[in-house]
Amino acid sequence: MIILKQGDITEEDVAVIVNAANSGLRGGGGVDGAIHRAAGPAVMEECQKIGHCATGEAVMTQAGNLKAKKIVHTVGPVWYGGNRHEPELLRSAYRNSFILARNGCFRTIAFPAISTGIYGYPKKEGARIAIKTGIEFERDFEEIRYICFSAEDLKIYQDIFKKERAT
Ligand code: AR6
Repeated sequence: MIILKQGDITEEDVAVIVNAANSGLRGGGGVDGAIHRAAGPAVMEECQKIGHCATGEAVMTQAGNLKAKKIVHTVGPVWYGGNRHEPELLRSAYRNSFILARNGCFRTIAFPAISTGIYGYPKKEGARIAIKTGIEFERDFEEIRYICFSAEDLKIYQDIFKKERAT
């Protein structure tokens, strides 16, 4: 089942929370900052040990003080206008996150809108890729949640979800 909701992803009670990280796994602002603040220093230590994650790839850590069991840190592309493989890289970030969670036999997962904040990916196009990829993996999970930070973002996801379901 795919669920769209507005909220703060750090509060979700799912097995796996996905983080929109940077390739140095150094933490930062946005959802990455919020997840590390809520999870605590052990997760940052684990990220530092891993050290790197290429754009479009994903790595998994413990979830520290979060309700979740694991965090998947994935790195979405910076938006440079669309001609630097941004759509493929964003799709790959979603896919690799799903695959890591599935390999760990986790059945519930929550995503933020990867790349659509500081990295500047257009929100509608980002939501379309998120939802299309979710539909591909829907059978492998009990629940796939897309956590939208604002009411405006939720509306975008709802509109795109309706269109993608209809096709
Ligand atoms: N819960 C859910 N969504 C959130 C939350 C939250 N607590 N906080 C922000 N968002 P961004 P990016 C939304 O900028 O574009 C970091 O510095 C936000 O409104 O967090 O992938 C990393 O270290 C937006 O819709 O991630 C990287 O350097 C979405 O999360 C860089 O930012 C993603 O925005 C990654 O940039």
